[in-house]
Amino acid sequence: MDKKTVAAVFSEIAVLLELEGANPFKVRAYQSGARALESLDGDLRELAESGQLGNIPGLGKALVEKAEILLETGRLPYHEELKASVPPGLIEMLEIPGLGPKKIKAIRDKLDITTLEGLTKACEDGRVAALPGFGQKSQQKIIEGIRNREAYGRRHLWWKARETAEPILEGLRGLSAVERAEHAGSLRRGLETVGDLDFIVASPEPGPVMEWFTSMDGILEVTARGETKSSVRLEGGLQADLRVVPPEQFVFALHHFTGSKDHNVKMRQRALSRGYSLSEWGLTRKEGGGKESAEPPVRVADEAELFRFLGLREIPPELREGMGEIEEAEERDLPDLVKPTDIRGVFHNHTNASDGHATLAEMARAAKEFGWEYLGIADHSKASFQANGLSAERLERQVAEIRRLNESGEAGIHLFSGLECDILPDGSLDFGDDVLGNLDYVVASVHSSFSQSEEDMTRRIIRAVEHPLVTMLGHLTGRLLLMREGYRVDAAKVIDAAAANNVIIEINAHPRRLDMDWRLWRRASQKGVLASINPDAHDTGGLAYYEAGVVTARKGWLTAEQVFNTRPLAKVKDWLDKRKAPA
Ligand code: DGT
Ligand code: CA
Ligand code: CA
Ligand code: ZN
Repeated sequence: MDKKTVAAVFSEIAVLLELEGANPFKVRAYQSGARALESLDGDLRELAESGQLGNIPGLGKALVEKAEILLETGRLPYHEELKASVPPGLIEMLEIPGLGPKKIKAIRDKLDITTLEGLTKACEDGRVAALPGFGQKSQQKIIEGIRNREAYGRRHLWWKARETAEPILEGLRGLSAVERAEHAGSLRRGLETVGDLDFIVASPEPGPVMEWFTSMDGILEVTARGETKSSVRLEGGLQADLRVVPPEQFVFALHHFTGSKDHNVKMRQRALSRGYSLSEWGLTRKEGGGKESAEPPVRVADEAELFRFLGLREIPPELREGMGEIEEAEERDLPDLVKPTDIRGVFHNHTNASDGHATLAEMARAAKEFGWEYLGIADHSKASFQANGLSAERLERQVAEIRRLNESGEAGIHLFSGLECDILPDGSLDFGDDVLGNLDYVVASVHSSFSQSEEDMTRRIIRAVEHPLVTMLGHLTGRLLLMREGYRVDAAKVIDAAAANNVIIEINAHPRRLDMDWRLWRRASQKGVLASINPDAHDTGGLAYYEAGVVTARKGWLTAEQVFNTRPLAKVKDWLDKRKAPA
């Protein structure tokens, strides 16, 4: 159990207490305890063993005791009892946008409702709108939230799926019976959401592999158990499939279960047209009349060999969506896709000056640890008051602090002063040129009036893109994966405007956004639009999201040259200077 897990338990306790209407001081103690652990530098277990938990600022005595119990036993009876005492329906309500613990408590107290079905009915009868602090608008939002939850409930964010899959893959690889193990499916292809996990293992002896897989930590239920195939449901709701195959079938199984289905269909057709039958089990010569021949099945050592056998260059998993990759791999080399190690810095990041949780210095230190050359700060502007957006004065102070750090060199990394500037409903920017001209760069984003017509929204965003001081366009559609659809906007027109005005489009790499979507990047890059992979970090841990952005870029066929923040510091400075110089 690590500090992240302990922090997560404390956060959940805070929420549960709030649902129960507990003393706000008690709620706050758990919230600040969770934050203290999240931002803790050292190893929690070591601190506990040397009796130093009490010295962590923000961690009160009661929480120290609970942290010790968690670290020692891996469980916390207090947490478990609290959780059991709260109806599960109320916990589900937390996943509905716009419903926090306070509102859920009101729904329970005033309407005596503890289930989603009950809540749906109460919305349909208008009883929710009548509650103080709710109204028609929030009632409508709740109905939509419940509907979305049903539609989205069975998928999971790519980031979460990867976090869940990694220790399982490691565990499988550690078994002596296992020769090779990989994850396949949508996770391997880097799709923004994942339905279930698929593991493929090469082993001459499936028994012990199945035994380990169906009894590992974190399983809620074994849903299927066979000799070579099992499925389990994991904590957090993800389902995972495991297939164990003989080593000579591994590459075929891995390719098949990586998918996508569309890619597989085209690959099979290609094999057939060359006289072979391709399946998850292998590649065999077809006789006339469709019968299998006596010729032994084809052997391949890896996927590259499989593709080569069919006359293709190797196709990276991210490109296997049946969107022209096979035709391309037949004709010419595929693009050399951008890699995580190509990234030299990141631009769209928040500090505690707006709605982030870390200071400028902490963010800089964390960025330096990634080995980056530069870090761009882009806090919110004043119109985003709900995110504590900066006034001109506060922004000016931040710019001065950044200049001071750059001059003294004490941050050990170059800092760019930027802003995530609100695009106001009419397409004008939240600050005038006097303020914006003082910055190294500007990310322009929509954070309000989401319900504008597609026409108005498109005109609004294009107006911002045409502003000479806008460097990048933030999250094109504002979507929140599995929570909220993006606003309506004509992406093709915005891409054309970005190309015409030399404006970079962001790949917002926050796992819940991944916006602009990978499906649009091939066309955008062909038009000459540059991407910037922007983690939209709100704390030091959030900087790691750049990796999700790299996967999105790869799915969009992007090379390092097409991603702005793969450039070294001197080139970036040069580009930004030229961009700002009056034409
Ligand atoms: P997911 O889990 O919904 O996010 O998406 P995938 O792509 O991981 O799909 P999944 O887990 O149902 O199956 C894994 C792969 O297995 C899939 O990408 C392609 C292959 N596959 C599964 N069913 C079929 C099928 O009926 N035909 C073909 N050609 N391939 C299939
Ligand atoms: Ca899957
Ligand atoms: Ca599956
Ligand atoms: Zn934003």
